[in-house]
Amino acid sequence: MTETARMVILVLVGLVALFVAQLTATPSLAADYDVGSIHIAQPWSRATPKGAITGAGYMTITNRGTMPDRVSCVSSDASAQCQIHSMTMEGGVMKMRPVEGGLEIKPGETVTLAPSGFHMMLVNLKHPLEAGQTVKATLKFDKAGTVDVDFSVMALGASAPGAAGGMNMQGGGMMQMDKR
Ligand SMILES: [Cu+2]
Repeated sequence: MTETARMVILVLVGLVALFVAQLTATPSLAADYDVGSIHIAQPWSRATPKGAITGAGYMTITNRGTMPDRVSCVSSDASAQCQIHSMTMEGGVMKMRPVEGGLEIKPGETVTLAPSGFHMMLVNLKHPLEAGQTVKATLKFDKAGTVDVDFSVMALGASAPGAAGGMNMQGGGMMQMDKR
């Protein structure tokens, strides 16, 4: 093996070690929830800029049961309304709209609510969401029942739980919400 090859391998090993360290160091701040055969992992939200009228909540929902279930958001302590939204790209514009009748989670399926996809939308915020705090929302599953979930608020523009920052969709002017 040449000296250069040895150096390259050492660097690669170092990078992998760094990557693994970062993964394991990522704090999982929020608790997981179980209701009936539904498991909710890593509920999180992100801080909103001053004056923002909407906020969002994200989480991973797994249906460990044998029947399909549907989730809707009943209420949140931070907003007048709470809805589950889908997000689609239409003609270069991100559009989001409420999922009618709740978001279906098939048996054995895991659905991730994340930025740029399905999300829980807090409509008409009563106050800005501040990093480090939690937002409570009540989720209702048709079969599994109702559960109160605390969402950890991450930094403004965070793209994942534990991430410090990243893409910020808010105020981009490219997002439209269908009013119902
Ligand atoms: Cu939305």
